[in-house]
Amino acid sequence: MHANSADPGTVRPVTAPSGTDPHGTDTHGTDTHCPYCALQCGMTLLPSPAGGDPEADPESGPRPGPGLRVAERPDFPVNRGALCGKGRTAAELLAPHARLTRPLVRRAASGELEPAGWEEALDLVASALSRTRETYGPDAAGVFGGGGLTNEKAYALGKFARLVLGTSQIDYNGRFCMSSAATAATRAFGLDRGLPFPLADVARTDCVVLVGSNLAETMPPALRYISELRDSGGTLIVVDPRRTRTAEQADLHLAPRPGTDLALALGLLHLLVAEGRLDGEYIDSRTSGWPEARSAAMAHWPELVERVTGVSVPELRDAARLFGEARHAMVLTARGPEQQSKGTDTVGAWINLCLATGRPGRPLSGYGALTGQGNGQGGREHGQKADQLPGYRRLDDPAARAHVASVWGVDPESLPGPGRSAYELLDALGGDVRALLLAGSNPVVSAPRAAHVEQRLRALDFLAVCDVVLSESARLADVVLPVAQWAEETGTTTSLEGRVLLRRKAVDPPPGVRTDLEVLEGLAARLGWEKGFPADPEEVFDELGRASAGGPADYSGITYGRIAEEDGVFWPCPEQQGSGSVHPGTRRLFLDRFATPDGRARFVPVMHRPAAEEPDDEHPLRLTTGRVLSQYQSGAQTRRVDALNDAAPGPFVELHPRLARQLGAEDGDALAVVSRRGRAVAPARVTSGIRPDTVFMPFHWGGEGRANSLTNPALDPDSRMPEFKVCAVRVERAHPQEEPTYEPNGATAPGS
Ligand SMILES: Nc1nc2c(c(=O)[nH]1)N[C@H]1C(S)=C(S)[C@@H](COP(=O)(O)OP(=O)(O)OC[C@H]3O[C@@H](n4cnc5c(=O)[nH]c(N)nc54)[C@H](O)[C@@H]3O)O[C@H]1N2
Ligand SMILES: Nc1nc2c(c(=O)[nH]1)N[C@H]1C(S)=C(S)[C@@H](COP(=O)(O)OP(=O)(O)OC[C@H]3O[C@@H](n4cnc5c(=O)[nH]c(N)nc54)[C@H](O)[C@@H]3O)O[C@H]1N2
Ligand code: SF4
Ligand SMILES: [Mo]
Repeated sequence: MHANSADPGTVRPVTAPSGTDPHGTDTHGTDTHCPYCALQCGMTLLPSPAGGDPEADPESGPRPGPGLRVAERPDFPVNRGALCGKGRTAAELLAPHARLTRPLVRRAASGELEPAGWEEALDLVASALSRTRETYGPDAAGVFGGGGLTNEKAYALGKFARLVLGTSQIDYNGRFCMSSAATAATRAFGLDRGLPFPLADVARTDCVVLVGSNLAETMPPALRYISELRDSGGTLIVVDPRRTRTAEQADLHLAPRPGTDLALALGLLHLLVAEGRLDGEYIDSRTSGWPEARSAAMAHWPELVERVTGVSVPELRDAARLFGEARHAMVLTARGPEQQSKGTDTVGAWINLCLATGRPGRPLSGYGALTGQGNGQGGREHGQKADQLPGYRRLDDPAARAHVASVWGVDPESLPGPGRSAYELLDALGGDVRALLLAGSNPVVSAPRAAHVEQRLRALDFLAVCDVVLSESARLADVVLPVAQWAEETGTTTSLEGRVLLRRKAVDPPPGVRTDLEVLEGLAARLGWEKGFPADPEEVFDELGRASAGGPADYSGITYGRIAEEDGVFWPCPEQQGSGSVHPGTRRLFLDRFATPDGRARFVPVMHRPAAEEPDDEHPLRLTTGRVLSQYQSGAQTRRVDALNDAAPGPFVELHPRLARQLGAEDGDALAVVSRRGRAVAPARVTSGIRPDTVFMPFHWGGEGRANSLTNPALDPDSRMPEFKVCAVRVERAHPQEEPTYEPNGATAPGS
C-alpha cells in the first residue's frame, strides 16, 4: 500500500498577508521565498485548484495536486519577479505524492521501513540516542545538518547537540559548500559574509571576474545584473574549464585546468605588479602583509602559470589589463575554485588580487563569494558547524562560550568543544560515532567518496533521518521522521547578500507531518529538557537574536516584523539598547574598516600547489563535477518534479570530441568513468566546450551514474573542504551489460 493513500492529501492554504499578482489584484496569496538556492528569490504562492494527474494510478484515482501555485512577486528587489524553472515549479514539492506523510520505523521482522506513529518513532530515537550516550559517552551520538535549514532550525539543531546530547560531533553540508570561501574571507577581512554588498552592485561596477561560477545555470535570475553590467559597457571575465552558459556571456573566458586557479590568480597578481597597476595608497592605508604576498606572486611567472594552468600568456595579460584598468572591479568566486584541497588558499589568492588593486571596502568593488544553499549564509552562522556558536562565534572562545551559555542558562563548562568536519564525521560513523541524527542533507548522493560514506551510514548502530522525502540516505535509516518544508512553516533564511528574509508559511503541512522544531522539542523533552526547545519559530528567532548579540553576525536588532516591512534586513544589525533608535542593518561592509583587530585587511602569502590527485598513466584525465540548471543538489527534491526530470532526466559525462574520438565513442554512448575510489556509468555528452584533458559530471543522481562514487575526499587543511572539483580518472566504453542506470524520481514511501 502506498503510505500516502491513507491521507486525502488535502492542502489548505493559510490565510496570510495578501500578495498582489502582477496586475495588482488582491489574490490572498502569500509572499514568501523559494525553497532552493541562496538567491532566495521572492515569490507569491496562490491557491490553485487541487489538480488531477492524468497519468495517475487508476486504482488510487487522480493524484491530488499541490494546492498552491507559484506566481511572480515583482516587488522583491533581488529577483524582481524573475524565477528559474526550479522556483517556478516549486509548489510541486507540496503535492502529497511527492513527500513523506508518516513516520517510518525499520521493523526487525521484515527489516523494512514501515509506517508508525509519532510517539513510537520519537521514543525510539530518544532512547537510541540516550542509550548510545550512556554506553559510549556523549561524543558517540552525532548530528549532521544542512545549509537549507532555516536559521531557527540550524540554531535549534546546534543547541540540541551541545545541550541535550552534550556532543561535539555536529557538522553540516555547508562544509561541502562554503567553507573555503568563509575561511579565506575570515582570514583576510576578519568576517565572512558571502557578498559584503548587495547583489545589485554587480550591475554598476566596471569589471566582474566570475571564478568557477556557472551563474546562468545555478542562479539564473542573477544573470540580469551581469547583462545590465555589460549593457552599460562593463566587462565580464569568466574563469571555468568549461564554456558554460555563463562563459558564453563573457568578454573573456579563461579555461584553466581544474585545480589550477591558485596559480592563475598568482600569475595575474604578478602581471599587475609588473605592469604597475597597484593601488599603493590603499595597500599602505588599509592592508597589512603586502611584502610577503608580493614575493609569493613574483615567484609565479606568466610562462610558468601558462604551463600549470593551460591559460596562455596573452590571455593572462588581457585579463590583468581588463581587471587592472577598471575603475571599479569585483571578483566573485563560487564552488569551482573553492571545492579544492587548497580552496582556502585559492580564494586567498583572488582576495590578494582585489586588495592589491584597492577593491574591498570601496564602492562598487571588492571580493564576494556566491553562497549556494537556500540558507547557506545563515546556516553557517548559528551553530550547526563543528567549531561554532550562534552569531558566528567561535566555540573555542571563552567569552563566546560564556555569552551563549548565559542565554541558554547553563554553565559554560558544560558546552563541548569543537568536533569533526563533515567528511571526517561521516568517515567516523560506525567507529566512535555510533548513532546519528541527520536533517537537511542527503550524503549518500552528495558526499565525496559516496560508496564509503554509504557503508559508514550502514555501519551505524542507529540512524534517524528528518526529511520531507524518502531520500537515498533516509532509506538507510532506522527511523524516518517526516517534516514540514518551506511553504508549510515560517522561518528565516539569510540570502547570499547577508539579507535576513522571512520565508512565510502559505499552507498547512499534511496531517501526520511535524516541523523540525517540533521534532527537536519532542526529542529534547524525552531526554530531560522540558524547556528550552520551543517549536514556535518566532520565539526561536528572538532567542537566536539574543545569542548572536555582540557576535560577528549580530541579529539582535532584527525582528520578524521588521523583515516583513523592509524586504529583509542585512546583518550585522545589533539592537540599539536604550537609544530609542533602530539600527538600519548593514548593506555594505568594510567601508571604513575591516573586521580585524587593527581594522586592516590581511594579505596572506600563498603559493600554488598541485591537486591532491594529479593525473598519471592509469588515470590520465581530470574529472570535475557540478550542477545543471534543472536539478538541485542531491536531487532529493527536484527529481520528484516531473517538469524538471523531463528537462534533466539523468547524469552524463561531458567530454571533448577529440577524447571521444580516442575512445571511439559518440554522443549518447555509455561511458564508464573510473577513479581510485570507484566507477560510474553514464551516457557521453560530446562538446567542444570542455578542455580535452578534462571530463565533467553533474552530481545530482545516485545509482550507477553517481559522480560522487569517484570524487576524492582529500580535505583542505584550513576549511576541511573536500576536493569535489578535481580528481584523476580514466574513461572507457562501458561494458555491454553496464547500461547506464541512475536513481530516478524515487518512490516516496516504502512498499509502493
Ligand atoms: N541548478 C542548480 N542551481 C543551484 C544548485 C543546484 O544544485 N542546481 N545548488 C546551489 C548550491 S548549494 C551551490 S553551492 C551553487 C553552486 O553554484 P556554482 O558554483 O555556479 O556551481 P557548480 O556547477 O558546482 O560549479 C561552477 C563551475 O565551476 C567549474 N569548475 C570546475 N572545476 C573548476 C576549477 O578547478 N576551477 C574553476 N575556476 N572552475 C571550475 C564548473 O565547470 C562549473 O561550471 O549553486 C546553487 N544553485
Ligand atoms: N561531486 C560533487 N558533490 C557535491 C558538490 C559538487 O559540486 N560536486 N557540491 C556540494 C555542495 S556545494 C552541497 S551544498 C551539497 C548538497 O548536497 P546535500 O547536502 O545532499 O543537499 P540536498 O540535496 O539539498 O539535501 C537536502 C535534504 O534535506 C531535505 N530537506 C529539505 N528541506 C528540509 C527541511 O526543512 N528539513 C529537513 N529535515 N530536511 C529538509 C531534502 O529533501 C533533501 O533530502 O553537495 C555537495 N556535493
Ligand atoms: S534562482 Fe534559486 S532562489 Fe531563484 S527561483 Fe531559482 S532556485 Fe529559486
Ligand atoms: Mo552548495
